[in-house]
Amino acid sequence: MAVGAPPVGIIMGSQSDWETMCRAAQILDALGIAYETKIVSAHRTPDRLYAYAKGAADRGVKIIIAGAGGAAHLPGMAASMTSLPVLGVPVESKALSGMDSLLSIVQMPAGIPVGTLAIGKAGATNAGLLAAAILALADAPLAGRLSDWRQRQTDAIAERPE
Ligand code: RP5
Repeated sequence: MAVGAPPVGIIMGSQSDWETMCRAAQILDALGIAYETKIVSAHRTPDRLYAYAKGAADRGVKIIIAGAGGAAHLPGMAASMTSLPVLGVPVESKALSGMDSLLSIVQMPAGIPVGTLAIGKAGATNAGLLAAAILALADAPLAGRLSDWRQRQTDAIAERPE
């Protein structure tokens, strides 16, 4: 039986990705969902990627949020080594504003899915919310917290600009 690890694993290709990926962590914090974070580079630390992706399910991880920029192979390679849902966040790159990241992550061959979010911080925030929505399917209290979060967001939108 899978035990031990928190339900969500947030992995990223570099320390420089954390500025973006912390948005996913902030959402999980707000919704009371436990997570782990790890720098896992498909190119610089391939053995770490292999160990993480191969071991995640057995440790109890249920969803992986993977963010990377540029030649962003991390989400796809992680997905190739686990049946867990993988949500990919294209980090905004300096050279190409994240279009390289987006296309690297979204164009997966049929058979190995990565649920790809928007480029940058919006994508990371939404990856956190999507992970919450998936977990909420089997967690009624979490479903309630997610519903409350969305209602607070709705209530915070002014009717007119100031
Ligand atoms: C990718 O290269 C990382 O995901 C990051 O977005 C990008 C740049 O990494 P650093 O050079 O900032 O470490 O692997």
